[in-house]
Amino acid sequence: MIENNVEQFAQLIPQKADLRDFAFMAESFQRLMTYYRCAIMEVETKFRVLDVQLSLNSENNPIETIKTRLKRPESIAAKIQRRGLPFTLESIEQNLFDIAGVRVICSFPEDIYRLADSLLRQDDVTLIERKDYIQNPKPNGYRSLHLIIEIPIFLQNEKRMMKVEVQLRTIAMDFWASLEHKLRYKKDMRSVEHYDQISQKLKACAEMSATLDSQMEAIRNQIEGI
Ligand code: 0O2
Repeated sequence: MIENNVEQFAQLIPQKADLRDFAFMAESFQRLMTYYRCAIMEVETKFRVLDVQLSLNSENNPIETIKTRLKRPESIAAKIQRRGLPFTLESIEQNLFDIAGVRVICSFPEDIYRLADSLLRQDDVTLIERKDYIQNPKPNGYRSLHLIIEIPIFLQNEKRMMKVEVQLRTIAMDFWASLEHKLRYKKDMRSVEHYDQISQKLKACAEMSATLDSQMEAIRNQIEGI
């Protein structure tokens, strides 16, 4: 995994860099990625604690699954290039907010907001940006609550502030996004005659799954009210 990262990191190094520059930059990059990994662990633990605590008040755990991912070096390089930003570690840290990603999957939409509010009330969590694609779905039908947060990680001799992208969605929203992701990342799909037709079908599915989410939530609340 680490070797693979170093290989991919080579793409970030300017041609004229000598071997010592390369070794230094590769090591610094690895260190930065390790800090992001620590930040992911911190945020995942925060959600696991909330899940246990919120399940004490009701019979259900609000969280179904937590998925985490560290952006791959080649994706980092591609995004830096796309935005015309300098290829430096400082630039990566200051401009890319989705290197560390935590995706929290819940059964019901209400749980998403309950978890997000509880997380943001914690005094070591700073909200940098919030995008509510549940209240305001994307034109293609994409729904999720996105938060960019900043949290501290505590290292041997220092405290470091790290940014993490949190995506909260229901099982139905996640199911939809996984299928839509396949369409988006099929590179030659745009030229395929069925692209528009598939996009329309996906949009209709997004509406249906939003209706399903709210009806299931209403039934859950009715059951809990009994
Ligand atoms: P991956 O592989 O999941 O990381 P930005 O990320 O800032 O350049 P933007 O659009 O401002 O771009 O960010 P936004 O809207 O917060 O979305 C970022 C991430 O949300 C995406 O990351 C996806 O994970 C998810 N996402 C956003 N829109 C869609 C969508 O229409 N369909 C699906 N399936 N996922 C979406 P990446 O980097 O694209 O991919």
